[in-house]
Amino acid sequence: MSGTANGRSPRSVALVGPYGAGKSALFDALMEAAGSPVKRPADPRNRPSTTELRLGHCQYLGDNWSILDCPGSIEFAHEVAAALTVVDLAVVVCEPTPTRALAVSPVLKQLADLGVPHIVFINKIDTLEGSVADTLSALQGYAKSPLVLRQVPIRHNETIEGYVDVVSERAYRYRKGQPSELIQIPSEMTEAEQDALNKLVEVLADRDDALLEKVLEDIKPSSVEIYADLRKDLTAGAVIGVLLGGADNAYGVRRLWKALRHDTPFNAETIERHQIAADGPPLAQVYKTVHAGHTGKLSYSRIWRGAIRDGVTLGGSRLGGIYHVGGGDLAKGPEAAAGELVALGRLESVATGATVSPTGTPEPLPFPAPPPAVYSMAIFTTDRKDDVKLSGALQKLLEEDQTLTIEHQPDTAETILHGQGEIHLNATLERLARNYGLKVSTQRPQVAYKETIRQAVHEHGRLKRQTGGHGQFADVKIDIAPRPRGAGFEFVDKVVGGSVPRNFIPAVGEAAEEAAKKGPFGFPVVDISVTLTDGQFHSVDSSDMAFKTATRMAMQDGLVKADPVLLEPIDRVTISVPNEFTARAQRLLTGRRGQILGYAERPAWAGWDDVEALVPEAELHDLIIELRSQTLGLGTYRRKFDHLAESRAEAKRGAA
Ligand SMILES: Nc1nc2c(ncn2[C@@H]2O[C@H](COP(=O)(O)OP(=O)(O)O)[C@@H](O)[C@H]2O)c(=O)[nH]1
Ligand SMILES: [Mg+2]
Repeated sequence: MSGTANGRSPRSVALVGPYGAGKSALFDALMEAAGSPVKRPADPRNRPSTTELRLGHCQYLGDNWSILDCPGSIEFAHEVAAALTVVDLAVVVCEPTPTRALAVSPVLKQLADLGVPHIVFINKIDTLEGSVADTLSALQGYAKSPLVLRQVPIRHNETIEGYVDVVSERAYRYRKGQPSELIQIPSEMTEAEQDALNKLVEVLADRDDALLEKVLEDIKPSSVEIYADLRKDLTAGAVIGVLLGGADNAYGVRRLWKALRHDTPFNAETIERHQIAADGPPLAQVYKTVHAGHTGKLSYSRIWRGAIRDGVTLGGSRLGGIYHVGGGDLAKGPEAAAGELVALGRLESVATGATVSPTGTPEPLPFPAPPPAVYSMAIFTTDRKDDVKLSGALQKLLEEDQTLTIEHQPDTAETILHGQGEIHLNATLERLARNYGLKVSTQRPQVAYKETIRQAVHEHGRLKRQTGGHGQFADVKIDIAPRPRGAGFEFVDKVVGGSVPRNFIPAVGEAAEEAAKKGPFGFPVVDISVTLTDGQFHSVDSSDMAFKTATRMAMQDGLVKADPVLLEPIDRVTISVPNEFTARAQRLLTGRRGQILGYAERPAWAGWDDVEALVPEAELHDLIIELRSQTLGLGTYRRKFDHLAESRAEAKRGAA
């Protein structure tokens, strides 16, 4: 399988683009056209949305290919970033509608930033209403390099019947599920085709003086010259070819295959782009980790250099299986070749992103950092017996998913999953159920409120109990006073003359601190000082225990009288949005008791703004959901705890 029958290195392509554009449909169509059919959904209209990378291997005209179907939802953007780190080329799949172009903009920016060669596949061409040129110019607004149309659609009445291929100047009629049929160029299409060809040549001439001369002298360049320039400029990220088709009907899929075959950079070109030396020991990089039932841990990896053979030691683990994925099933093979994406078995000590070599520890290659969490859920096992199993399973999920974090909140005793959104966390829970048989219930995480006091009080606590022979006695007088915000808890001993003997004083301090863990509203009391001023003891009946009880009583009564107030956590929030949504983002923040601090252009994100505000944490739970729904799914935010603020409005809720 990893053999290169024609001596050419295997290549890899990622299908990227917004949710619903047809990436998965295109993946299926590409695999099918290459003779490696995958299981298709019974009804293509009910295709489940993709929540993780899907790898497929196939051969097309003697070349070996690895295709990665990427999730479209912004909540899985890190999977896409990982995929883009390891592929030779990306195909941006989008819809033939100018209004959808904004949804494509983040991935176009990502590709330009990463320098990954890419082409655009305008899918669902059967639904085209306006002109392709409109979609093209809308997309161009977000692309760094010029987009060049490589096909012109042929329209008959209201349907798109086929296309004219711009460089070869041939026309084809689409046939459902079949290769397109060669036809005469319809006479009314000649002008549009010539126009597209001229535009394409003009763009290429910008980077090719010989071509420019021909253009100026009105000499028609050969298609060989044009193809060569297209490939060269695409590899350099200087031009973005645009192809058309319809994945559900396999329209234009073979044309796309031909473009991939011709234009996709080979391993040698891609490692040059990554500045990886061509010579050296075998080198691989893990882009995804999966714990799969019977095969155990699988580290999906790109082979950058050399050949990796089964049984070698990688990153401290002995390689236990090299798997190829044809049509959805795993097939074990003896080795993997440079250029391939394969699953490496049982690399127990190797994490996602790691660079490995059989000859020792290589220099790590860059790998994207996971984005910060924007959505959280508290989870509970329905059966207490599952708790141990749950923590083991979560450990595995963390290994598989770098965008997931788990927190055990001591104040609220909750286990909280932090992730990228509702879809992401629900997909995580589904995985828990499917792979580990664990059913958990979820809840909105509680806000970690605190309390403090606003008045100093003096309190007296006295325990006097006679139970049978031996009694209990302790008497304490304490001052409870507010401290500045953030100063914490402080215990001060001001006892003089031994009214409370030295050996009991630590017990008083401990009990005071313990009592402050749950104030009148039920939350931890912060920023107070407790001063022991005086007390009494009994030579027989006093004990640590007795002094603790007396102190607790004094604290409980004292805190209630000390004008307690609820403190709520306030975060510093930065929302990033395309600037047409800046005003909306501001309204969204003020609507959530946010205090706007200002806004500015987002660094290195042309056309985007950062809006900064102080917002109560209680208002942030579903912020990302509303933000995305108001910004075509594009808005993101990050947050950082800033301070605790007195909250009169919330006091009632807390006390209830
Ligand atoms: N009309 C039309 N619909 C398509 C075409 N390709 C895909 N779709 C539909 O678009 C929807 C989303 O497709 P899917 O592959 O799941 O999109 P993804 O989120 O990009 O993976 C599905 O209902 C597909 O049937 C096409 O060429 N024409
Ligand atoms: Mg999909």
